[in-house]
Amino acid sequence: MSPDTSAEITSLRSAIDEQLLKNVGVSTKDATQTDLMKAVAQVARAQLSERWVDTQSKDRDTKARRVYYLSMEFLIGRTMSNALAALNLTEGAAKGVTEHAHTLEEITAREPDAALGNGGLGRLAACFLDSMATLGLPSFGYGIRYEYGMFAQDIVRGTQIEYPDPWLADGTPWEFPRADISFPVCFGGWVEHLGDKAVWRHNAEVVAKAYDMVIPGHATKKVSTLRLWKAVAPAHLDLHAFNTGDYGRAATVKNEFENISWVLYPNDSTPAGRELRLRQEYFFVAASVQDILQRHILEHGTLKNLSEKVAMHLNDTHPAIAVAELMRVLCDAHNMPWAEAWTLCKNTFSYTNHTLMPEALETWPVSLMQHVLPRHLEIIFRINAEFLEMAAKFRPGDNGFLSRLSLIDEGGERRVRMANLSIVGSHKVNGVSALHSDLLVQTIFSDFAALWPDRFTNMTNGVTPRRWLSQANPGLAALLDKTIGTKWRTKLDELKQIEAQLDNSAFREEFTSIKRANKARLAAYILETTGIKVSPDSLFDVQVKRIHEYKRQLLNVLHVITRYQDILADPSADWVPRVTIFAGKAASSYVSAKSIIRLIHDVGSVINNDPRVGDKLKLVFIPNYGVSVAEIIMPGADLSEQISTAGTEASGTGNMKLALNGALTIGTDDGANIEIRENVGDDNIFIFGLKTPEVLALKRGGYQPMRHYESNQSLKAVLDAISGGQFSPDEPGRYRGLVDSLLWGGDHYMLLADYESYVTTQIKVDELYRQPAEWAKRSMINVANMGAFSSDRTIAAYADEIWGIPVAP
Ligand code: NBG
Repeated sequence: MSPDTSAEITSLRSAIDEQLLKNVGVSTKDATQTDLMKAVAQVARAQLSERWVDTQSKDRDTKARRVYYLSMEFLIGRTMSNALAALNLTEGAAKGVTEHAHTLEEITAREPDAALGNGGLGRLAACFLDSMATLGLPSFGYGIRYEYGMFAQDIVRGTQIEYPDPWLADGTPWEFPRADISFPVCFGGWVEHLGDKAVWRHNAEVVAKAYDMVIPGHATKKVSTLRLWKAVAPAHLDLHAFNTGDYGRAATVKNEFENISWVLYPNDSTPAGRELRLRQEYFFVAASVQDILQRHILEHGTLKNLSEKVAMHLNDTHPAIAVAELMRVLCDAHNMPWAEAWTLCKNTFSYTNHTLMPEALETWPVSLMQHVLPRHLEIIFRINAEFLEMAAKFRPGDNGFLSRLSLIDEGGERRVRMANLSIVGSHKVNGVSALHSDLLVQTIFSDFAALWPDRFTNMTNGVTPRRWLSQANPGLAALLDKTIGTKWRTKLDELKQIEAQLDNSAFREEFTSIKRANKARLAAYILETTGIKVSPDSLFDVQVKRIHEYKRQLLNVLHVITRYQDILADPSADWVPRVTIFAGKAASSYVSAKSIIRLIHDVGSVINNDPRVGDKLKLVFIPNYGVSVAEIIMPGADLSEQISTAGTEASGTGNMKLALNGALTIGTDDGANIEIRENVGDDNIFIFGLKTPEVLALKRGGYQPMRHYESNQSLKAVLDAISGGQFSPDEPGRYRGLVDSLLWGGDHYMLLADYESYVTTQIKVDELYRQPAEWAKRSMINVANMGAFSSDRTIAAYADEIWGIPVAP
C-alpha cells in the first residue's frame, strides 16, 4: 500500500531533503529538477539496496537453483517510475516534489533512458527481468555496460542523423559499482598441447568490472540483478610509453582494451561482422561464466552438480560462445573429463532464437575465431566432430544432412555457425511465438528437429504490465483499479473481468475519455517534437518499431498516399479523420530503411501542407523512438499496425503493448498477431493479406509484382506518384530506385501482393471508427483479453519447462 499517513509522507519528504543536502550537494531551495531526480533516486536506491542484500542472502541460504540470462542487450529505459512503484513510493514522492513546485512527471523525465538494446530483443530481456523479480525467481541478467547505448536519432530535412548516446555522462544513480568483483578476460595467442592438456597462451588480457542494476519485483520484496560488465585495461596506461613521453601511444593502448564496452552495435538484424563485436560477445560471456562458477563453488564446493543449480540462457546466439567457454573452463581449468563436462554443459544451457531472417543468423569466419579465440575454435571443432559422428549414424550416407548440421559452414570461406553451436550445446531451444516456433522446426532448424524433436519448444513473448499499463497509462490503470481491483498488475488474467462492463455506458464513457486524454497528451508531444498540429479527434494510426523492409512501413505509406489521392478526388466525402504516426530507427548502414524514413517525411510535408486535406489526413514521424517515447505513444493509439509479410516477424511485442492499451490491431497472420487474434476473437482485430503458406507458395510459383501494378489502378497511381517525384519535386528521381525494387527487383516482401487487401481492410477500420460506442467496446475487449501476454506468463513457462525452477502459482 502507498504511504497514506502524513507521517510517512513527511518522513519521505525529509529523506529527499536530506539527500539533496548530503548527497547531491544543493540546498533544498536551490534544487533543480535534475537535482530532485537524483535525490529521489537516492531514497529509492537505499531501499533497493536493502532488498538486494536480503534476496541474495536468502538465495544463498537456500542454495537456490538460479537462472542466468545472458544477453547482449537490455533495453531498460528509465528506472525511476518503475522503482518508485515497486517500492510503493510513487504517491509519497509525488507529494514530496510538489513541495518544490515540480511534478513527479517532470522529475522522472530528467533521467536519461538506459538504451542498451536495439529493439524487440533487448526490450524483451528487460521485461523478462521485471517478471523474474516479480515471480521471485533466483536470477541474474548478464550483459555489457555500454558507455554509449542505442544512437540518438535526429531528423534533418527528412533524413535520419545518428548521434552518440552518452547516457552515463552525468553518472546514473541506479547502478551499484562492485569494486571487488572483477575478472580477467583473455584474447588471442595460441594453444600449446602438453600431453592431453591444452594450455591457452593468450596474448592480451582485459579486466571485466561488475556494475549492478537492481531490478525490483512488484508486490514482493524480491529483486533480480542485472550485472553489467565494463572493460578496463589491466594497467591504466602503457607506463613504458608514458615514461618515454609518448602520451598518445600510452592512451591508445588503454583504448584498445576499453573500447570493448564502448558502444552497442546498432544493427539489429545483420551481424556487424567485425572483430570488436566478437570480442564483445566473448568478453561478457567469459566474465559471466567466471562469476557464475565462482558463486557456485562458494555455495556447493564442487562443479559436479553445476547443472542442478545453474541454468544459463542464451538470448539469441550473441552469447553462444559460452558453450565453448564453459567447456574450456571445466576441462582446461578444472580438469574435468570431456564427456562429463559436455553433459553438464548441455543440461545447463538453453537457447532462444528470435528471427528466421537468414541474414541475421550469426556466423564467424574460422580465421577470425582462430585469431581471437584459438582455444575455443579447437573446442568447437571437437564438439562438431563428435556431434557429426553421432548424426551420421542417424542418417548414414546423407552428406547433405551432415553438412547442414555441421557447426562449420564449409561453402566458401569457412565459418562457425553460432545457431548450430547453440542448439547442439543446449537441452532446449525455443522460438518466440507459436508460428515462429513451428517455422523454426519446419525450415531453418528442420535437420536438428529431425534429430532431436523434443529439444524444440515454444515460448510466446510477453510484456510487463507494470511498465506498459500501470506506469505508461495511469488513467486506465486507475479505472481498472476502481472496477476490478489492483491484482491485475501481477495477475493479468484478471483483466478478463472488465468484459462484464462492456454494456455499461458509464464505464465505456470513462474508458473513452481516458483514451481521449492520452491522445491529447500524444498530440502535444507530436507538436513539441515535430511542429505538426494534429487533432485528438482523429483516428490515431500507429506504426512504431525498427524501420525494416520486412516490417513494411512502406506498405503503410502506400496506403497513406492512396487515401490522399482519394481525398483529393472526393474531398467532400465523409472521411474519417486520421493521423498516421510512425516512429523508429533505421540501422545506420541500412540504406533502404533510411530511404523509407525520408519518404515518410517527404510525403508528410506534401500532405500536411495541402489545404485541401486539412484534418482529414496527417502523416507524422516522431523522432528518436525509444522506451520512454513508447510509453507516451502506446496509450494514445487507436490502431496498431503489425503488417509484416506473413512468416517474417518472429513475434512482435509492440503489438502486445498497443493492444493492452486498447488499440485495435490491423495486421497480417504473422508472429504473435495470430495469438492476439485467438485471444481477442476475429471480430476485434483486422487481419488481412497472404498467410505464410501462401507467401511461400507464391515465392515458389514465381511472384510477379508487375501484375498487381498493372491491374490495380490506385496502386499504379500511388507508385507512379512516388517514382515520378510528386513528393520529391526538388529531386524527382529520389525514389525511383525504391519503386523499382518493388516492380523490377522482385518485391521481396510482397507489398504489392498484399496492397489491395490492406487498403480494403483500412476501409473497414474507418467504418468501425464511425461508430464510437462499437469501437470502444472492441477496444475494451482487446484490453480484457490480454492476460496471456504478460511476461509473467512467459517467464513462469520458461522457469517450469526450460529452467526447471518452480515458481509459486
Ligand atoms: C526480434 C524479432 C521480434 C521479436 C523480438 C523478441 C531480433 C533478432 N528479433 O519479432 O524480430 O518480438 O525479437 O523476441 O531482434
